[in-house]
Amino acid sequence: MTSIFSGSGFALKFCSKSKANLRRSFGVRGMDAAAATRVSSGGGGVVRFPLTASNALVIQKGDITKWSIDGSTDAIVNPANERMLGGGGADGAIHRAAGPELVQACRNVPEVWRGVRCPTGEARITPGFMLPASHVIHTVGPIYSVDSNPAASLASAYRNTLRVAKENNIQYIAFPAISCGVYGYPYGEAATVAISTIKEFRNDFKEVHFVLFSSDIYDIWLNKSNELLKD
Ligand code: AR6
Repeated sequence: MTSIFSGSGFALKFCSKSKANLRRSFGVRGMDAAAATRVSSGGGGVVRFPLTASNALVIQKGDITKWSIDGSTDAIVNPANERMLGGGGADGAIHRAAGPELVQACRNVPEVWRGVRCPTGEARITPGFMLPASHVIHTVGPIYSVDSNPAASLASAYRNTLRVAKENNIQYIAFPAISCGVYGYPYGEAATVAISTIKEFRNDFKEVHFVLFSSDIYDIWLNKSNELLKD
């Protein structure tokens, strides 16, 4: 096991395989709120932004397939495509980590029309299978260069994901930067949509996390959170 010390002094533990060990591998729930100050650049650490007295947005760098809080009321978000049978990027990583039962569960999601299980902007839930998180919420963000209103479609993807999470009593949820990979969404614009939409649900989850793969996206998300969550 290796420990990486975050910018705010907390250890992120990356453990080998067992579900029990992986659980709470990004465990920042117990983190001292006073230590989780707003910073303009965190250098990769875990940064917590209070949304209310008891709810928070948490931003960290990392691999979303390794994230969990309690293995029962937590969910990771999969930036999928409309077929919902796997793909590249985070989608591919999530399917590999969840094991083959995930694609089987996806096949069981009814098609809304031929080849489409989850239209752009909508969301569907499955179990997490071999993932440390208990659930996966699959959503489809817009392809930036093709969508006629990418901001509205991206907001719908976040909003419908959070609605599905609420309906399934999820308390802790982790997002990647939806549409910021293959789908080509500019990072700053995506961060504005993501954080503004999460603010609408500020009372509904104990913690909403962003688990971001790259330093440039992480820094942009931190700066945007500082800007949009000032009060
Ligand atoms: N953990 C966290 N973030 C990740 C991980 C990971 N393990 N892997 C990649 N990212 P993308 P999209 C980041 O392309 O743009 C798939 O083929 C990545 O660096 O995964 O919504 C689907 O099947 C980027 O910042 O999703 C669709 O066809 C972010 O996750 C299409 O890609 C999103 O990148 C969806 O494209």
